[in-house]
Amino acid sequence: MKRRNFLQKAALGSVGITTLGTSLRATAATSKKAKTTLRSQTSDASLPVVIATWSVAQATQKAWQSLQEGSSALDAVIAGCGVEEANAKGQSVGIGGLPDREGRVTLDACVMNEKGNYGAVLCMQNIKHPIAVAKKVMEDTPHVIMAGGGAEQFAVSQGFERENLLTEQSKKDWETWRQTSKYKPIINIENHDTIGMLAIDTNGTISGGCTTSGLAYKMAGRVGDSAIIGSGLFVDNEIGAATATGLGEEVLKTVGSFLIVELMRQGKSPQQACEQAILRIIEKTPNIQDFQVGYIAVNKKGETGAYSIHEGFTTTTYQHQKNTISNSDFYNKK
Ligand code: SD4
Repeated sequence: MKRRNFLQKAALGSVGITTLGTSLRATAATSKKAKTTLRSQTSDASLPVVIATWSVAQATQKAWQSLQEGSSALDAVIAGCGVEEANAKGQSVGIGGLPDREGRVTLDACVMNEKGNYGAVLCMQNIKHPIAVAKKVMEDTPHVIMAGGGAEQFAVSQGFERENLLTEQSKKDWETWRQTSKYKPIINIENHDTIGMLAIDTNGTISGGCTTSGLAYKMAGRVGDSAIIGSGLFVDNEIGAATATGLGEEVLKTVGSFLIVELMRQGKSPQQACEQAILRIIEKTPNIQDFQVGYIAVNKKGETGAYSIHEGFTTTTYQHQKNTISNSDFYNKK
């Protein structure tokens, strides 16, 4: 997955995407088509379905294959997200993630299953698959969240290997950033791309996961929305699920994923619910030009939705036996 700068949204009018050997050039002209693609999915839903934030064709394909092989929706999501966590070239999740201001790669991840169970790790170092550790927290501890050194220690006790997650490239980028950026404790607005993934198996069982290295060059100890229930992810097996990417501080303040699921409970489509959750942020925040937030959602029928504050948000959906990346035209244009 290529890291994308949310803030340089103006530069994102044209984004090249390659998926499964197909190259899509999403320009202003084709973005209308992307819109049609996504909208038609909503009226022509089917199960199973996998939807993820960003252009992660390999990850969604992996999740889809896992479902075909009989994995639960939860294990499919963990397998899918694991593809990007293991990709050292991706600088937003797992190994290769951009570090905090001190040069430490700290990861946040969570999972939620159809029973409403949840597990998360926050600010964990040295373990490249935090989403798998989050599942262990959910299933093998009496807790739902573990953080920092305790989370790492728990992971090791469960057989996860400790390794250095700071790649040469990410170290170089951090060193460059240190030379050019002022070191002060403001909310970081550098590049960031998180994977939130939702899956429904053929029986209609819904699960989701979210994994991230958080904001690049964040303050040490900072945790965003991605691993926090209701903000970065929420699943209700009777209704649907939602997950988020973008500036976690804003998602947290509006408990975005929970809000979307509750709006679907009230009868909104996934698309309408994502739009309303984005509008909630816009209403409450004066400086939306300084950050991006994007949501995706799915309902029990397999209908999907996506919406973001600014242009440049992409989603990947595996449904109807095919992997579709949409350079979403779904953003607030007011
Ligand atoms: C965070 N929401 O830590 C994450 C960052 C992100 O795409 O989504 N990046 O705030």
